[in-house]
Amino acid sequence: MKNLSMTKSPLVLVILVGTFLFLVAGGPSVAQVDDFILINEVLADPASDWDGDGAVDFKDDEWVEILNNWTEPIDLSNYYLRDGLGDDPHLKLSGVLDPGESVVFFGSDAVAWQTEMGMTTSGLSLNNGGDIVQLLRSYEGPEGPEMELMFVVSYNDHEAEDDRSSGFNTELSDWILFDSINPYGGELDPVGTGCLPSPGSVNLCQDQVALEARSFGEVKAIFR
Ligand SMILES: [Ca+2]
Ligand SMILES: [Ca+2]
Ligand SMILES: [Ca+2]
Repeated sequence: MKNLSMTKSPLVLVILVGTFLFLVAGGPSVAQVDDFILINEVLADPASDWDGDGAVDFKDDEWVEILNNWTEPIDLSNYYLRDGLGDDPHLKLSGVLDPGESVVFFGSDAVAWQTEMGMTTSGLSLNNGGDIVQLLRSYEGPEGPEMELMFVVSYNDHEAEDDRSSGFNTELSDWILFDSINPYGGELDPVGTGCLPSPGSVNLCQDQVALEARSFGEVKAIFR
């Protein structure tokens, strides 16, 4: 099966990334994703022990979730994560993702890899005032290994408060806030949903669906 995404020209990718960044950062977030691998959810300001090592750490407990949106398994061993600053990636990924499967990488994974590589142990380095998260892939260029940008998301300041994550809804049509632990009552996009962060699993938000259904029923009742 031919995968169109694999053969995207760099220019097309740049346009797509630019469009996507505009949609995410310029709200309202209406991004239709057809990429085969994507950054599905980001938690930049942890206040809980998300990586389960027994300690809450601003660096170790940050996380980024990757989703396989293709029909074949994806080997992650040539993929890297990086934030908006600098040229060096923060983490080399590993493992194989099955179709529809997601996996989470923690700041502590990045610290471990950086330690192994003799790099500064900055973790995933997700800025709490807003940042960009990039998914890169290495390939063999004519003059040696090169990196290409596969996917990028941006998040705003209010998405990066204690234990709030943001990410795609299940339809991958909208970038939403997961703020059940630390509710957001403001009006900036994405607005609060009362949904739970879901590291390593599907971004379900049953409460939101139920709430919207009820609201719609109420609206219909008014006009009956
Ligand atoms: Ca942070
Ligand atoms: Ca921890
Ligand atoms: Ca998730």
